[in-house]
Amino acid sequence: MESIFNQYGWSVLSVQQLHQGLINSTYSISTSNGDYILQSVNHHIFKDPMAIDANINAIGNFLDKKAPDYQFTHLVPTQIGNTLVEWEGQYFRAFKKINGYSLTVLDNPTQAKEAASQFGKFTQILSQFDIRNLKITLPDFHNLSLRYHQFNEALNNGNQSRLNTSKEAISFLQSQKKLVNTFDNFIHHADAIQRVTHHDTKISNVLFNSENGVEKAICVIDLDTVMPGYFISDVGDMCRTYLCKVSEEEVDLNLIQIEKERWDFLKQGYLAQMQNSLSNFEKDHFVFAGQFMIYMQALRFITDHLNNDSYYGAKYEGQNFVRALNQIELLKRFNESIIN
Ligand code: GN1
Ligand code: MG
Repeated sequence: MESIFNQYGWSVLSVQQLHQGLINSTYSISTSNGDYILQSVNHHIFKDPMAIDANINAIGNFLDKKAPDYQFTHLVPTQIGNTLVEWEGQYFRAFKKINGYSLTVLDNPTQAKEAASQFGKFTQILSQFDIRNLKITLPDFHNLSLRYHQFNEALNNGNQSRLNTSKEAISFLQSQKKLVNTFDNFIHHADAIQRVTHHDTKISNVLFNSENGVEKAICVIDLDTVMPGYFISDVGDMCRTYLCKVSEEEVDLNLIQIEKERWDFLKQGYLAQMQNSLSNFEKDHFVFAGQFMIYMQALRFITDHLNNDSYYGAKYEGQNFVRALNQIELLKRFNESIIN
């Protein structure tokens, strides 16, 4: 990596790999001139790393003019001014390290409000940013119809022995297909508005800071999937990752429970920013947002399991099946506690 460090002009003191996120590789770099986060973009998934680079810079330039005090993860330029570095077929970019920490699960309901408010603020502060200036970094990323179609393809062409052992989960997911129709109706409605959308609002993508015993969410991170999109993507992934005490990796399904108080806080936090922007039609789909994203993630995990883990990879045999069962359980608990 020496060659990359040289391009940034860093005199590196230490390098530590951070094991966060399923897609990119991330390193914490300490230099004589400050601390940075260096990331290699997974270009097998993000086929156009330049598109991400352009989006982050376009948003950064907008915020510099319109909201200079907003805490934003600007890209760090190399000595010749590039914010994306190609090296041996890989793509790297760097951020200044922000003084904060991220969580894999929440410790308390206030964190749900704080995080939801930061993601709401991100969309809100960019409400005057023209979404046509954003490049599509992952086409159809949150298109539930397409995800269902990919699930069906895996049912037809997937790993036969995994198909045999996944029957119950598959038939539950098929029984929920009405969610795909609701999604289609939603996106085709005139009052469903496309805005600057983060598309990966899980709890580990917001940084927290504690001062005098008061914990605040200070900044959203991981802007790879910032694209035009619908609020259901962002609120949905919050529901998926803020309402339960355990993460998508949890094997013990008994631990998957919805904390109602967190739901109230999540809503309060998001609506504190977005109340006046959302249409009534959109507000009527607040609960659907959770169903949509939990369901889609269950479909994506089981599809990947049936496709021999070709997208997410697996650290142990059956990991994506465990994740799918976890999300199915979460969807059932969500329907039980939030809808009824
Ligand atoms: C992936 O790489 P990471 O952890 O930021 C995925 C998200 C999933 C998430 C599940 C580009 O995000 O959509 O919700 O895993 N990102 C992509 O943990 O597929
Ligand atoms: Mg991500």
